[in-house]
Amino acid sequence: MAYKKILTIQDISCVGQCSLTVALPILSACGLETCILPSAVLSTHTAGFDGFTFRDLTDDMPEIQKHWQKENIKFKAIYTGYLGSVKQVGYVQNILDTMGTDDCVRIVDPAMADNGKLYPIFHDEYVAAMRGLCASADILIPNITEACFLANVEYRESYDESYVKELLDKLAKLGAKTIVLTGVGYVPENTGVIVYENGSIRYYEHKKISKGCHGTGDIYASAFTGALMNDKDIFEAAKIAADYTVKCIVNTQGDADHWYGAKFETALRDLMDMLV
Ligand code: PXL
Repeated sequence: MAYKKILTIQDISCVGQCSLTVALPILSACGLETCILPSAVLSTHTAGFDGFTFRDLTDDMPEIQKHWQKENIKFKAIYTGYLGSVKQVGYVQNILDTMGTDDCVRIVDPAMADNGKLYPIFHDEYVAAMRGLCASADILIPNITEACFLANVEYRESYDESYVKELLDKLAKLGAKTIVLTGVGYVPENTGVIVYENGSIRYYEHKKISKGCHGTGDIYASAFTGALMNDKDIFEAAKIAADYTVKCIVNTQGDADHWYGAKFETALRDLMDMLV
């Protein structure tokens, strides 16, 4: 495989096993040179810790981008996650549009919501900004909640195939070429992932681990990007990422002290094996 330089843009949650502290090791384990652009620095993630600090790095972004342009730095893939502000979404869109190689793959994880609710610092204006970012994505990776916010569709705990098809059709109108929709389950004991392209749906269904973990969206999107950049096709990459994420959750079960994230490190070797 050619040596690939990619960029990921998301926050540093110093403690909590999400965003860059997950993406960087996973992408490195996948054999990719991983450059980072931190969107914000937080003491912990925002899902369950009280009193977290938040330093927004929006104003650093244009300067960093200018320096990279001066150095003629371009990326083979750009993968975005949790961002720090509405203004920043505009800067990130410009990076997506201008900092890739000719064959760059642009992957957007609109990390902003789960279980029917937006994450603490986000609001309607942020959702509207994220809709704009979707237009610059080759591949959009939302969970069901994020898809509902973006497509302006009512969130439901249970649904059927026609609800999901309508959700995807509406989401596709925002402009992403391909959608990888996670957390799609039609029966309580299973969940799965849909790959949607040009109106066609492929579904990979697998067992649902009853107790989910924080940060699994970031684990999923990072493993997906890693597999895709290892020349797996989109559906194969979606399956590999699902199998890896399930292993991470299984390896975390039964450890009540580890409520804040998934022990993704324990399954990195399995992920590497899946790529050969
Ligand atoms: O895993 C998504 C995520 C990323 N970054 C921060 C978060 C969350 C989810 O809550 O709070 C700061």
